[in-house]
Amino acid sequence: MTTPLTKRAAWQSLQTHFPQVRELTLRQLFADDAQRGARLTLDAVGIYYDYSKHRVTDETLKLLVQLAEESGLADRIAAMFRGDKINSTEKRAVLHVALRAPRGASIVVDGQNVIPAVHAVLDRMADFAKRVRSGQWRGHTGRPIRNIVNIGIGGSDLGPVMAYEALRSYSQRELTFRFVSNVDGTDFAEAVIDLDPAETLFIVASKTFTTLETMTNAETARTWLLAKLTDPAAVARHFVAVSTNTNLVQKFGIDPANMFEFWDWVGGRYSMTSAIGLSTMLAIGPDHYREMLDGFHQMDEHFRTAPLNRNLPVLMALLGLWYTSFFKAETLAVLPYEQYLKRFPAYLQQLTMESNGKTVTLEGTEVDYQTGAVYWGEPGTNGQHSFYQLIHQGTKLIPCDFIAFVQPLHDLGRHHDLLLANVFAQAEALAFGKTSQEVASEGVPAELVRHKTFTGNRPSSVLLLDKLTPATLGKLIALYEHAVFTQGIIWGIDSFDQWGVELGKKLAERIIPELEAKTEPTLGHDSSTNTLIRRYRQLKHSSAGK
Ligand code: G6Q
Repeated sequence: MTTPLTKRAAWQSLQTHFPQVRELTLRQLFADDAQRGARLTLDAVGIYYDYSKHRVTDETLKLLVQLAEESGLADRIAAMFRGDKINSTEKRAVLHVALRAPRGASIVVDGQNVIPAVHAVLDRMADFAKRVRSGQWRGHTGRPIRNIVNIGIGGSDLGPVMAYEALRSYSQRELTFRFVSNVDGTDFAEAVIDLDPAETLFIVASKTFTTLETMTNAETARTWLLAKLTDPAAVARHFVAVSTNTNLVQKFGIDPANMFEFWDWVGGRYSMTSAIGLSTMLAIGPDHYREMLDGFHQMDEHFRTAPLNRNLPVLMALLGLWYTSFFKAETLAVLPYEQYLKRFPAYLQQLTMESNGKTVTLEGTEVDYQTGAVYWGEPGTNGQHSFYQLIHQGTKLIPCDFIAFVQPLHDLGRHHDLLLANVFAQAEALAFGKTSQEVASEGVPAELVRHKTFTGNRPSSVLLLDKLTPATLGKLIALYEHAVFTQGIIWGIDSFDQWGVELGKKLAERIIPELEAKTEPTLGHDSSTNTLIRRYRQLKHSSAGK
């Protein structure tokens, strides 16, 4: 049995140390150390990480690293890369790192090296992608495919959508990509509204091939396709599957030859480098896709081998944990100054919150400290004109991750310098603020001085990368994946299960027949749910008659 987190020596030292640091200001910390802005940085794997504007001292960082050591992080990293079943509540290995390991690598799960199978699937995906992209793969009527619709949800959707948006400038523009996830019929209807079934390929992406939303959308897609193409044999030319469940794929009518496999040791939200990335590969092509995998792999290797105090994901994790567990900050904002990363915060929400939104430790005891923060964000500079006000002058402490790239993907006049000036300015304003004296000295009327004062001392990281490419995207995602892992290890929780999504699903299964019943069903829920169901049925039937 490991020592409970709050009993570890480093945790206790951090607790004693915290009240002193809470009183320090970033202004003072920078004034005391002229080198701070250059010193508290890490340049690794092509990411320049400036963490100087955090409310930490050298002692804080030392204690946080000590906490990671006392939590057995190094052993747990080795265990993950070795293929141990570290997802203990589901008794599974956690091997997304195997998905981007080079051909010659070896990772053994249940006595078998999984790397050859990983590359066999990648090769099949590449072959298929080439055929579709070149127009060689034809639809049922002989027309080439022009539209690709990925049907999936959660981990089978968020990665593909985010990667498509992020790497759009590397994509084959003649192909149209759509992503359908919601069981709300609007999602499907709008996605296909202007598409011709004869030129449309559906990817049904589902690890289990049982997910309500995905299977409902897949059935609707088949009906939509056959309404125009009529011949059931058309399904084979217009549907492919990405799944671990060959039986159900076959039952749906998809030829197993058109199924791209992955494995139970790939968690949904860690699956974008498995065959779930098929839509990404179709968009950017196999070469760019492999560059993306290589970016992931470089970060994996950095995480696996770098000392903990010079390890990007570890530092990012420790700083996040410092705010969550000590300052009791509730949220963390991710602010990419890159329009192509507009879906990155949404992707991270699942990665971080489904992984570390837990209250029970691996030993089955209730935690007595705060775990996973609420992640959210929007691209800059848009957010500056909306919610940044609260980050600057609100009552809440919201650490921020600013993400920026040196090279623009569209070099238009002054745009990029203006964009970057804004990232640097925001981080500066948050950290150092503006005192009442400074405001008053500008001749601001006395009654407005308090309103125009910025307390500052609001922490942020700046991540500066060269250019958004498939490889840098891979590095960035793997950075967050491993930061989530690191926090999960220290908090002693299972970052790879998601039991919290089960209850709602089960209750919906019970309610579905109650909504669909022809005659008034006997309801046994609470009085609120019963009334809502009755009201919905009543209004649905009365509006159906209109
Ligand atoms: C992710 C979760 C979840 C999952 C979806 C889709 O870690 O497990 O978001 O990805 O529920 O599941 P299927 O791929 O099985 O349809």
